[in-house]
Amino acid sequence: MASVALYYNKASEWKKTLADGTEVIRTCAWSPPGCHGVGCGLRLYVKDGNLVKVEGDPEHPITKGRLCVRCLALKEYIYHPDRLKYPMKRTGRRGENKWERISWDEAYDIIIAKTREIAAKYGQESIIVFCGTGRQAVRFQYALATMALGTPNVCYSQSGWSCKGPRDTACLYLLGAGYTEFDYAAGLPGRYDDPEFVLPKYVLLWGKEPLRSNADGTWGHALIEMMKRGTKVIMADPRMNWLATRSEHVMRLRPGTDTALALALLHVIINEGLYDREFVEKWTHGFEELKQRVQQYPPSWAAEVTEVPEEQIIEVARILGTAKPWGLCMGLACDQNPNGVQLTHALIALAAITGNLDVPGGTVVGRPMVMDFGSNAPLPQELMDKVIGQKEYPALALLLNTTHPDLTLDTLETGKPYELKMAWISSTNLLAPTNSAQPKRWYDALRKLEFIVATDTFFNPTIMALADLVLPLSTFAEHDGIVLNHQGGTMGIIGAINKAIRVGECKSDLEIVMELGKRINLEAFAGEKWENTEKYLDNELKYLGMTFNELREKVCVQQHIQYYKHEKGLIRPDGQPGFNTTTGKIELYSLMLEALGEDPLPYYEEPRFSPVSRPDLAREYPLILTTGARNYAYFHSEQRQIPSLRELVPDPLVEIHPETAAKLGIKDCDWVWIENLWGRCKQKAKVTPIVKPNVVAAAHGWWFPEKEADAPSLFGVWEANVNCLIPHKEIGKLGFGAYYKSIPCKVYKAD
Ligand SMILES: Nc1nc2c(c(=O)[nH]1)N[C@H]1C(S)=C(S)[C@@H](COP(=O)(O)OP(=O)(O)OC[C@H]3O[C@@H](n4cnc5c(=O)[nH]c(N)nc54)[C@H](O)[C@@H]3O)O[C@H]1N2
Ligand SMILES: Nc1nc2c(c(=O)[nH]1)N[C@H]1C(S)=C(S)[C@@H](COP(=O)(O)OP(=O)(O)OC[C@H]3O[C@@H](n4cnc5c(=O)[nH]c(N)nc54)[C@H](O)[C@@H]3O)O[C@H]1N2
Ligand code: SF4
Ligand SMILES: [Mo]
Repeated sequence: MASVALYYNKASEWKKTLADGTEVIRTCAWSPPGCHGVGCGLRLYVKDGNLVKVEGDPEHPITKGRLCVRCLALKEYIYHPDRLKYPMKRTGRRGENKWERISWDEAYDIIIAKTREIAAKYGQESIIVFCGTGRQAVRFQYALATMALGTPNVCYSQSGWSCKGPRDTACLYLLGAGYTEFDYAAGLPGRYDDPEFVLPKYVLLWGKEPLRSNADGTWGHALIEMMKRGTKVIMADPRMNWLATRSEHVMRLRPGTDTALALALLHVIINEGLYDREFVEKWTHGFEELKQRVQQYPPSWAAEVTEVPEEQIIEVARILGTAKPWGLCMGLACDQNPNGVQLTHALIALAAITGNLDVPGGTVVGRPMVMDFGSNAPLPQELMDKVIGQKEYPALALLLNTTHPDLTLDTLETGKPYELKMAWISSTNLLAPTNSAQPKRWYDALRKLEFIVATDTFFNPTIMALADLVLPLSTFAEHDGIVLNHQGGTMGIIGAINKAIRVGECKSDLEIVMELGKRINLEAFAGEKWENTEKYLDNELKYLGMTFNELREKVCVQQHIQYYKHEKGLIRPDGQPGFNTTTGKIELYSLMLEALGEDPLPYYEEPRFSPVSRPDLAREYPLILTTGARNYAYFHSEQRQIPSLRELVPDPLVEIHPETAAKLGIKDCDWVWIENLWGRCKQKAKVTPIVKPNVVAAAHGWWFPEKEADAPSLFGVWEANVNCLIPHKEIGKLGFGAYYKSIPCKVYKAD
């Protein structure tokens, strides 16, 4: 790995004691409570071992004191009366709220005995680890599965791996690189005033709202800073959100038709000759083929398909073809679409042919991950060959070492190709409408398992329904760790997570893996790095030539951004200039896609259940449902029990246009049913012109900690469960992308 230039503020010490004995600890945030690894700076005030105050750290190089409400509510979360503080063993039936406190020793003994018994009876592959989105647990899920439990099966259960899977696939196949993101100068010491930085003229936000989501390490407020300095925003979004009202263009497309719009933009740029000839000639493969392909997709056609006016498509294309630099910011709407790999393919092509890839103020090409994910003890090949769905969907296997989500449900239901018997649920509450489609099927299928362990901070519907044993997790204020925004892929910071307090007997994901690992498979965990947390973190930081204690002292360091990495030989492992693809160029015509039996060029697929594909369905279900647009109060299914956050968003809201609401006799704040052929749920109507008349936008992640815990209620988990309406296994050809953001429905007033 090339040496990395680091910068840090020679700021205050990481810990100091005030005159009254209060300690102030500077730290960087991750999880729990859930957030992606963004690493915002906090000051934690601790008096007599208790957290008494949280504020933003003005000395953090990026956040400079800014914090979201979720971090500001940390104290409420940590000391909530329902917080899990001790290992708990179920004493009643599954679904009954009956538990007893046990010791960690007893918990580990039970887990080890069960793991050994089940593996001996049914094979190691009968064990499966479930995980959710990029919280700290993702760093340890492979070590937990392969090294401690001896199974190759790690499952991220969202249908079609519809989060980052398609975006990462296109980045890997076209560029041979990690995830790309718009440049916001995160790794430059002078930030926007740094001599290396150029302010983007535009940022193209495609199905992403970074102010609310700060997704995968992107700081939304950076965009606002750049807008203040003159950056303009163009959006592709069916909803008119706050950012949209401040954008120069909002292409308000029909949900799910994104690829048609992106292809039409390419059509205009290519046919009007607005691309960067020199870059295309030197660094891309397959431009002529792409040019041929986009002839099928003129803006007049796209206007009909997408509902975006033809003139607007042409105008946006001309801006993107002439304004330099501009940054590309792709969001979740690129993934939650079976046509999403083709969409991200087209968008990366757009950034590439206009000469905006890896230039200052453009789109930063991601480096490969810099840290290992702990799985340094591969299992025997015959076990690895058993990972569910790897044969059916090899593209997924190339990208990630996980099972295929939809095929995992099939396996649970059918026992084919083998029976699953034990699960470890870590960082997912999949029955709540998050990492599932058709959650009632997951519920029935998982109930058949012999033994289920979960780790979490609170009881939730999934644990109440399924777990036999629960291990209590510490929050990021209660343990040491490291956080890298974008997991170290694209740019930015490396932050120390500094332990400030202790609560009950809670432990971190790392501590649990380490302790269990040494008891169950000492050989695999014998190495020095597994001795204790500090040694493990030291090992992770080796590539920077720094120990954890040194990072702790600095609290947060910036990692220099490198531009023009393809020219400097910083993308390919052989150190040669170019991209890490077969041709060494950006493969607009992708040889990887071709080898996998997919079309090597981007194409449009009309959503399978749309009014165009299925006019028969449209009569009964005339509206298009999009789900899950993020809000400030919650990270997925988390925080519903935190009073100050619940006050911000007390109910699950479905946005309905005033004209549509009037036709349906629905008033603001009425409870309504949202229904389609796969299921229904109840949410509260928010009558608002921010959605188009033919679109409704519903919330995901809802359950009600205040409602009855025992089954069948399970904290009311089925009531507002929008994933009951999302079909199973309606995914893209490579196995990626499902219809979470474009599925037909009808809406009617509930009694
Ligand atoms: N506060 C908070 N932050 C989060 C999360 C959270 O739960 N809460 N979750 C995290 C996770 S795992 C992720 S993946 C990210 C996701 O975060 P983002 O990538 O920002 O995605 P969303 O918020 O789901 O949606 C972004 C926009 O897509 C629009 N949209 C809806 N349907 C379509 C469509 O068909 N096409 C287009 N072009 N746009 C559409 C929505 O109107 C919305 O404005 O957020 C992360 N950050
Ligand atoms: N309808 C619809 N559904 C969606 C989405 C949508 O837009 N629409 N978005 C989807 C997306 S993109 C994603 S990524 C998934 C996310 O889905 P998940 O990542 O599965 O999120 P949750 O279901 O909230 O479960 C997370 C659990 O992990 C716990 N937790 C928090 N921090 C940690 C930690 O550090 N370690 C461990 N071990 N546990 C922790 C939390 O308390 C919580 O119970 O949801 C998906 N579901
Ligand atoms: S983005 Fe995440 S870590 Fe940063 S302040 Fe918001 S909730 Fe906290
Ligand atoms: Mo996600």
